[in-house]
Amino acid sequence: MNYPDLPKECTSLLCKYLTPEVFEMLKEKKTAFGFTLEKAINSGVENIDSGIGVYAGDEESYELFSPLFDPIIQEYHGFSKVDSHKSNLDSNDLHASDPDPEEKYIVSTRIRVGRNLKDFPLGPAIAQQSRLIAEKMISGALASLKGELKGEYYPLLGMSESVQKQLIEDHFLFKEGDRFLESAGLNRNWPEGRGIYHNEDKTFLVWVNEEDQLRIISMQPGGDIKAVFVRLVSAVQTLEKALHFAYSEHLGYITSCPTNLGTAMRASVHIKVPNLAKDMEKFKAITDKYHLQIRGIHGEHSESEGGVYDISNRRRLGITEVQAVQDMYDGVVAIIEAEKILAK
Ligand code: ADP
Ligand code: CIR
Repeated sequence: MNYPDLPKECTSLLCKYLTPEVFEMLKEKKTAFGFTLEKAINSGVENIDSGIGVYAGDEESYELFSPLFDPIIQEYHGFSKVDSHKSNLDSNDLHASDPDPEEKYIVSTRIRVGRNLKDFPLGPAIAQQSRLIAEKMISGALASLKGELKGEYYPLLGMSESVQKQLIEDHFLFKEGDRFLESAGLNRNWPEGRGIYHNEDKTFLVWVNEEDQLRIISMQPGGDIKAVFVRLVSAVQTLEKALHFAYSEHLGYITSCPTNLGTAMRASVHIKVPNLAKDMEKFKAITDKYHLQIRGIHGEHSESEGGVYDISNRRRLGITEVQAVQDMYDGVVAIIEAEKILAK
């Protein structure tokens, strides 16, 4: 493989950190699961508009290709290679009373974590047979959930197109054919082995074998962030008894995208701020101050509709789960304050 053709206008972290020297150092390396530099960078090479542009095929990728991954992790999370990760899922430490009890601004709240099975390759490197085994293990563990978390597993294979479309539109299911995931090898053998589990109210959901083997999700209408967190923690702690998740002392939970390492947590609200939306500079200044990311209404790489944005924590590694949610909460309080002033 030759040094890829990366245009000057490319602003991804891949384009920033894949120097010819780093490329030469890593181009012949291969992990025990057979993952290579060429595979790790393919998404960012094929999608020049990527923000990041790299994926890991397994836990070893983060070590073997560290001259590329380390500076990307440092820039995204502000986390260096001598730092270590810490977890805190104690909801008593979270100060997040509903910032919008009249539901004027916050449409809905969602918190998800990514998880992958220990000793399995990650999605970009997994073989079809192993993916199917992972699906069986995960759906088996989900079948034992009780009470509010009790639900059913719906494989994507055999799901009618109209049901799938409605689940995506209602923000419950991952979309199909994402080009960033496609070039990362994450859509191989689609839709086999993929599926969604949810309880009757769709307040607790699990995506199986999309970007990560599990995306564990708690969500509900309105802004009761603490209730959403409490439900998520209860689910994660129960599932942890049935499944072994890939975890490293240094990087926390191991995920296929380096932006998700650590807590693997994205806590978000859909928030209606039509006035702030007219002053994106001000909006961005608030989200930067609180380490938040602005996404569109249908998730990453989508647009806003009707002044509604998806606001979530940007950092996930080197901070605890409580801190990740607190980042989002504190920022949302500031966003609502700014929107109120502008509306006057
Ligand atoms: P991820 O959350 O895994 O990073 P996406 O950004 O693609 O992935 O979002 C997945 C889905 O979750 C999308 O349909 C998105 O609109 C939906 N979503 C995210 N946050 C919220 C929220 N607070 N309320 C309702 N739906 C949400
Ligand atoms: C990009 O580089 O823009 C995509 N590969 C997405 C990166 C971050 N998103 C994510 O973790 N889901």
